[in-house]
Amino acid sequence: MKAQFITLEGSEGVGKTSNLEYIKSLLDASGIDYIVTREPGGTPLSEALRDLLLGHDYKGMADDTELLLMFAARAEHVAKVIKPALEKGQWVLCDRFTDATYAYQGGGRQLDVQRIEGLEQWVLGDLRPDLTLLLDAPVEIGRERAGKRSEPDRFEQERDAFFNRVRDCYLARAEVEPDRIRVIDASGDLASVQQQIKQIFDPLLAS
Ligand code: Z5A
Repeated sequence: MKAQFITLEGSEGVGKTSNLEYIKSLLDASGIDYIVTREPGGTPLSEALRDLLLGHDYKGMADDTELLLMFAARAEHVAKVIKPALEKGQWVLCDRFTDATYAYQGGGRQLDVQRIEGLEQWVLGDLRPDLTLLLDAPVEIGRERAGKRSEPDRFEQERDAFFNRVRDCYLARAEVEPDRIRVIDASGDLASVQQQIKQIFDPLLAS
């Protein structure tokens, strides 16, 4: 099987980072060669852009600037990390990717989706994730989980209405692409979430 490009998505605090560890354990048990990376980030330049995007130095950043910086970080990440890994036959496990731009900048910030599509085509060409796990839970649950951590970043300061638009946009995308975007009910405990993830990975790892 060709190296798989797998992304994890969901609104804040749904458990992407926690479940990445579980997915790594499944890939390890199957002897798969893979890398783990994240967006925005994944290269020194993209991580520097992440700091600008998530930090509080530029609180009044224009929405278009935010969108363009997300894609600038992605262009570097795709060219330097994602494409080289896939070409070498390594699977890529990425915490967030372009679906997050549709959800946050398209849904949350309500930017024109056609602009996002244009940037996606320019920066990615034909590259798309093979599989996307969408961890879904009501916004209040994610916020409560995330709230137990340190100071909120620039996105985490947004109101519930913003995160409800983000969630709705993710779910709408999953309805359009049900084969690629697999929705996981992330509102239950970790064991129940991991059981659903295993059901998706078992056939993939057996093929
Ligand atoms: N962003 C964007 O706007 N546009 C883009 O194109 C991209 C990103 C790529 C950074 O993302 C921000 O960038 C993000 C969107 C924006 N902002 N927001 N919001 P990030 O992925 O780095 O940050 P995040 O979404 O805030 O992720 P997170 O807060 O780290 O959440 P998580 O990884 O999904 O959750 P977690 O850390 O695994 O879990 C949170 C806590 O809940 C933790 O204490 C866990 O132990 C606990 N947990 C997890 N699962 C469970 C279950 N099932 N039960 C009970 N407790 C649980």
